[in-house]
Amino acid sequence: MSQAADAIRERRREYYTRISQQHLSPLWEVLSVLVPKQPQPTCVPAFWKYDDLRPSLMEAGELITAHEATRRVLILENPAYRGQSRVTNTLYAGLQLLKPGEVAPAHRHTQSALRFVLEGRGAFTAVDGERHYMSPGDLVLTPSWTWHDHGGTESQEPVVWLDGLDIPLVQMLDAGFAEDLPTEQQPIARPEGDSLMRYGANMLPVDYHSRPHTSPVFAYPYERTREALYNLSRSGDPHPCHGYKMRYINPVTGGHAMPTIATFMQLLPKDFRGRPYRSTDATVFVGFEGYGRTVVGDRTFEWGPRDIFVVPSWTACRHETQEEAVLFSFSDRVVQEQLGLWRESCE
Ligand code: 1HN
Repeated sequence: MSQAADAIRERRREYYTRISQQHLSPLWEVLSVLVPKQPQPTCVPAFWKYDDLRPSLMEAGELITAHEATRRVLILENPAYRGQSRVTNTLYAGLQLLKPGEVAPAHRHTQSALRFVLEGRGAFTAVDGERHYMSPGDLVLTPSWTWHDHGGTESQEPVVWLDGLDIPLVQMLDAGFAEDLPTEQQPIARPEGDSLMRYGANMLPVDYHSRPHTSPVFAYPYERTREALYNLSRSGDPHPCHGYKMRYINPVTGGHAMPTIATFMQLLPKDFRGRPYRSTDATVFVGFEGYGRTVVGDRTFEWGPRDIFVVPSWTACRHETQEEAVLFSFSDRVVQEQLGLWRESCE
C-alpha cells in the first residue's frame, strides 16, 4: 500500500473519531449494509421437535400455575436472537399450556395474536364476549385491543397451543399498550359459534359496518379448513412449490385475517417434490397432519405433527413428502404486501 493511501486512511479514521463525538457517522462506510442487493436475513433456520419440547412444557405445568404466570408459555427463540423473544425478525412464537380447570385471566393489548391448537380439547378462548372451545388444528385470533382470556374449565387433559404475535414489530414501532380486566373472565355476550355463523357464511348482516383492521370471525375450525383444502386438491394441479395452499381471510374484505400476521394452511400431496421457493416474509411452519421433509437453505428438517420450523426471508425452501401432509404457517407477509415490499420467487 502506498504512503499516500495510508495517509488518507489515517486522516479518515481520525475524522470519523472526531465527528463521532457529534453523533455523526459516514454513510459511505455502511451503505452496502443499509441497502443490500438482496435481503441479508439475520434470522436463521430453526427447528423444534414437539416430542422433545413437550416434557419441558409439562414440567412448567408443575412449576407455575396459569394464574400465577398470567400466560404459561415457553417462548420459541430463534437461535440468532437469544434473549430477544423473537422467532423471526418481526414475529414472536411460544407454546402455551393450560391444564384442566385453569384460567388465564382476561387482558388486552395492541399486539395481535393467533393461537394454533396442537393438542387437547375442552379449553376455550374468549374473545370480545364469545367463547370458542378449541380443538386441534383450529386457528383462533385475538385481534389488536380485543379482550381475551382462556379457560380449561371443561377440559380433562392438558391443552397446548402455539401463540404467534407481532410483538417485535409493535416493539419496533413503539406502539404497545396493554391493560388487565378487573375480573378474571370477561362476560359472555354471545353464544359459541356466533361470529362464524354471522360473518362466515358468504353473507353479512345487511347493516354490518366492518371494523377496518379486524376480521369479525375469530375462530377458524380445522374441520372447515381441512374440507376447503381437500376440495381444492380434488380438481386442479398442485402449485409446484406449495402443493395446495390457502390463506385465512377476513370474509368482509377478502384480505388477510389480521393486519400484521398472515396465516396459511397447505396440503402437500403424497410423493410431492416441491420446487425451491423464496419470499421476503420469514415464515413459521407447523406440521399438523402427516410427515415431510423441508430443505431450508443448507438445513434439512424432517417434520411430523406439531413440529415447528422457521424459514428466514429470501432463503430457498422446498417441501417433500411420501404421504399426504398438512402444514400451517404464518408470517408478516400481509405487512409487506400493504407496504409494497413483498416479493417471491418460485424457481
Ligand atoms: C398473550 O396475551 C397470550 O393471551 C399469549 O394467550 C402469549 C405473549 C406476549 C404477550 C401477550 C395470550 C403472549 C401474550
